Order: sequence, then structure tokens, then C-alpha cells
Amino acid sequence: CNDSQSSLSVNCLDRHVHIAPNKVALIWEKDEPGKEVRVTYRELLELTCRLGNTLKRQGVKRGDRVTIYMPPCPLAVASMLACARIGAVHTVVFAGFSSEALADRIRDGKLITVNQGLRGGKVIELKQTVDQAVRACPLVKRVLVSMRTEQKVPMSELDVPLEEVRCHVELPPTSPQGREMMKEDVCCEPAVMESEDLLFLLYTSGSTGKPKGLVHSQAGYLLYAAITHKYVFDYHDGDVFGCMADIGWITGHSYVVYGPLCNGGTTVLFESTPVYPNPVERLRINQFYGAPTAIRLLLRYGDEWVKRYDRSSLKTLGSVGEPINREAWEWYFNVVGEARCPVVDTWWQTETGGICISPRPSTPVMTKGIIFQGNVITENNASGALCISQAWPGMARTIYNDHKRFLETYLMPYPGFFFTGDGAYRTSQGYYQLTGRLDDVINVSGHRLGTAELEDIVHGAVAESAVIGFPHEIKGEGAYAFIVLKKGTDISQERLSNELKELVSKKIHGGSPFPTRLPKTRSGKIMRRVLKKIVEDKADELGDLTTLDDHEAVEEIIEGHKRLL
Ligand code: 6R9
Repeated sequence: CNDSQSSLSVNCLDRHVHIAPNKVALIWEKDEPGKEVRVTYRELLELTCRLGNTLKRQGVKRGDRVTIYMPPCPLAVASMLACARIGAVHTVVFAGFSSEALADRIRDGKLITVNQGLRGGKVIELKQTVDQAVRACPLVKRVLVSMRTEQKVPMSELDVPLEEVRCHVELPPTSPQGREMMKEDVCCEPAVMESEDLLFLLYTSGSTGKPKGLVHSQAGYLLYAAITHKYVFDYHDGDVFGCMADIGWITGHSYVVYGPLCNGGTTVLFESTPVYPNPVERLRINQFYGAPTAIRLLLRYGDEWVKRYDRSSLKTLGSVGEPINREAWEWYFNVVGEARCPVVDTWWQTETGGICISPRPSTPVMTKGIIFQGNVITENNASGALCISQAWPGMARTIYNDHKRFLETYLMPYPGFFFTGDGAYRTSQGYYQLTGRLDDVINVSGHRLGTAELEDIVHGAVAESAVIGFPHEIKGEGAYAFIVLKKGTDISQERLSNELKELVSKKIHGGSPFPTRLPKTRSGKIMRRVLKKIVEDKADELGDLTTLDDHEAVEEIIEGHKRLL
């Protein structure tokens, strides 16, 4: 390779196979706890090569786009790496999305999936969803199907059973018939790519508007994922890295797959979100990286649930995806991390490719956020739009097929800067505090309040809250709080409302009857725009709900709001 060329799969696989072929690359924490599967670097390379050869045999060429609709599993990781190995571009679609959402995200003729998924013991008919999506999407010419369970599923002429690939009639007559993936050659010559060639497209979690297919390129993305993985988490050779994210999100791309594998690490693939803490004890996880929503869920069950398990392997705890409220942070630090593991609250986005703001674990806890790139604000005690002043290796290069939208969304609002869409406050000591999405900012009597600032208010009865603005005759806008109580708490609406009002000096308006949960995206972000519509009595205009995790949460809140009227 010359200076501008790279081979991503060589960096993630072959390089390590030369040094330590039997080192464990993946630990697949299956839906059935205690049945984890370990895959070495040599095995992962062989699987990737076989799949790369299979894809080529099915007609996938350099530059083609391949959709991957699979839950986290070794073959899903091999699928991503196999695409990279042959120069194809992957789009992983979260395997919880509906057929419509999947069809919307398909950009080319080949798709890889599994017969069925398993989540919390429940069977999910993934192939059925794919069949529906394919009917709406004639672009798809081949569906490669792997077997996650024993259950046979109906196969059409488009489908190729992966564990037993039979060639299709239109393939060149020289192709041997009846080959299986496991009979494909374990060598697959890696495509040498230019550093700016496309690596993957990934659709944003889509809390507003039409999903954007962000484009990441080869060399810069990989470098940025690897370097942030190493330094932010203080990752050392031999550590076991446990990132809870699904591979369908950017966090899964950068910190389950690319960052850890480029660093030759051992990475845990969680098939389902663990709501039990024992994988830490059983797999001896050293770095644990999760979303505040999962931390708050555990917190609701109390300390005993976590304390039952040995957490002595833990060295660094990470948080990502949403602002972490003070109480969850304290609990994560004191109870989960036994007040000895630094908590790195990492801010970044699909657009940034990797972590941009984070404390360093080797320095005292709650250190100043380091900004990997400069920020406009030069004085402390200031708030504003979070913008990035220079390009960095991991930044998204464009929105697929819509560069104009990319420029308009990120580069034109503040010329000369990359606009993140988030608000931030810099404290008197120079710490950064993320205040939430700027489109969620509430303006009460001329005071601009970030949703995160209000949600951060600590009250013994509150497990989780979401604050939104609503039109108010006098103040212009009032703040409205949805509160989920801790398990077993008994407190009247009025008393809690009064106590909270006191705590926020009248910033918060009453609130609905306590819902049991909040509407969130599948990646765990509270969908405040949905709450806002409900409070504005526009429950019939909730907008795009494809990323919504739990429709019943919305219904419960609509009912609660009606009762209040
Ligand atoms: C990695 C990821 C990006 C948005 C981002 C911001 C919010 C992420 C955060 C955080 C406060 C943190 N966000 N990390 N807010 N503190 N540590 O989540 O990517 O799905 O694209 O979401 O998430 O609002 O703009 P993505």
C-alpha cells in the first residue's frame, strides 16, 4: 500500500493473526446467559474470508452496498469485515427495525440476515421482516441467510442459505455447484482501498425528520475509532472490553467492532441488552461502556442486585448516548465501580465517528473534559451551541446522495465550524456540561433551559425523568416533567410536584400522573418530541415512530395526559 491506501480488514485481523492467532477477538454473550462463545483472531479471519468469497461469488463487487440486518453475533461482525475486505460498503440496520424502516434503508441489491433472532428468550422472526421489506424493495437481488436457531424458514429464489450455499443459475457455469460457506477458501485477498473510499453508511437514530445516511470513510474512521478506544478507556493489551451497544448503532460500530479489533483487543458482543450484571463477573470485563438509560434501569432495582456480583475486574466505566444525570453518575461510580473506577462520560455522535469530548481515566475522576478539537468558547461560565472548529479523522464525509443536506445541516449554520446540534455549558472551572439537543431547549420567561439541566435535579423518589417545553400564556414556555418513580416508592403527585418545584425554584410545571416508563428510541434516547406533541394535545401528529422502542409507553402517557385534562 502507498501512503493514501489502507486495508481495513488487515488492520483489524491479519496483523493480529500474525502475532497471536489464538487470542480471543470476540466473546459472544448470547441471549442464553452463561452460553458465551469465544472466537479467536484466526477463526474470525477465516470466517471473514469465507464470507468475503461467498459475497464475491454472489456477485458483490467493490463499491457495492450490502445491507446487514442481524443482531450482534460473530457472523454479523464477519459480515462487516468481509464487506471491508472486498471493498464493499456496509449498512448495518438495527435488527429491531420494522420492514418499512428496513426497506427505507436498503441502498443496493444484497442483504445478509439470520433466520430468527433471540431477545430475552423471545424469538424474533427476522427473516419474515426481511421478506416483507424485500417485497417493497425490488432492488434486492440476493438475501444471504444464516441460521441463528434450528428453525427452518421459508426460502425463496432470492435467498441463499449461508451455511449451505448453492449457486444460482445466472452465475458463471464454471462455479462449482453446491458449495457451502464453510467450504469457501479461508484466504480472500484484501482489496487495497484509498483512504477516502467509503467504508459504511449508517442511518442516524432519527429522533427528528427523515433518517440521514451518514457516510464514513476508511482510514480516518478506523484511526479515530482505534485511538479513542485506547486512550479514552485506558485500554491495555489483554483487557476484556464490554460495550453494551448493538452493532446497529455507531457505538457498536466504533467500540464493539472497529476500535477494539484494530487494537487487537477482546471485545464482548451482547446479543441482548444485559439487565443482569453477572457478565462482568463471568467474563472478567475490564472496561464497561453503556448508556445512561441502562444505568438508570439497574438503579431502579437498588444496590443489592449489583453488589451480589464480583466487580473487581472493572477498571473503567463509560457512559454514552444521553446526558447522564447526577444521581445515575454517583450510583455508577460509587456502587458499580466501588468508587475506584473512573467514569468516562463520553460525548459524540454518529456524525463524529468516535468520541470527541471525554475525561481521561488516568487523571482524577471528573476531570476537565478534553476536547479532541478546539471549541469556539474561550471564556468559562458560558453556554452556547457546541461546534467543532477543525476537521478530525473520524468525521462523516457526507450524507449519502445528499451532500447539500450535509452542508446545510452541519457546516452552514456556523460558517467555519461543524455544528453538532447540541447545547453546552462551560463551567467556571472549564468543565463541559452537555445541556441536550438545541431543538429541545426550553425558553421560560426569556431564560433558556436545557432539558438535561432540569432532568438532573436529584430527588430520592425519581428514577428517571424527561422534561419538555409547552406553550405558556405568561412565561412564553413552561417546563413540563414526566417522572418515573423508583421501584416501591409511594408518594403523592402533589407532594412530589411541590418538592420538585421547590428544588427547581418553580422552573417545572405540575406533570402528568407517573408513567411507568418513558418513550425511547431503540438506542435508549428519550423521544422528547413525542412527549411534546402529547402535551400540546397533538397525539395524532406524533410523526415518524420507526425508531420508537415501546409503543405502549406512548399509549400509557397519552392516557395519563387525558386523565389530567
Ligand atoms: C454516540 C451516539 C448523538 C447525540 C448527541 C447528543 C447525545 C451522546 C452524550 C450525549 C450528553 C453524552 N449524546 N453522548 N449527550 N452526553 N455523553 O449516541 O450517537 O446516536 O448519533 O446520538 O446523542 O445529543 O448529539 P448518536
